[in-house]
Amino acid sequence: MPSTVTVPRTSTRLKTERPKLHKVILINDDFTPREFVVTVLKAEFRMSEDQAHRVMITAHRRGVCVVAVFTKDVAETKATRATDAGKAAGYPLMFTTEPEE
Ligand code: NFA
Repeated sequence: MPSTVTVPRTSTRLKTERPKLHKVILINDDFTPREFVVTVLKAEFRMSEDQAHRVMITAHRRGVCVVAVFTKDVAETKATRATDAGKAAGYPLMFTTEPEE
C-alpha cells in the first residue's frame, strides 16, 4: 500500500496585497469643445459640473489631468468609453490610463 507523507507548512502569507490602482488621464487637444469634455466627464466619471470643469480646465492649461483612479479593468473600460464618446461625436478627445507607483 503506498504511503503518504505530509509536511507541515512552515510559512504563511502575512499580507494580502491590494490590486494596483490605475489613473485615468485626460489629454488636451485643440478641437474638442470645453463643454463637451465637461459633459463626458460628468457622464462617465459621475462628476459634478464643478469637478468636471476643474479637471477639463487643468488639462486645457497643463496638457494633461488625472481624472480618477480605479482598478486596472475599470480604468481601461472608462478611458475607452470616454474616448469613444468623443470619437462618436467627431472629436479627437483622448483618455489614457497608467499604473500608480
Ligand atoms: N482645449 C480644448 C478647447 O480649447 C478643450 C479641451 C480641454 C479638450 C481638455 C480636451 C481636454 N476647446
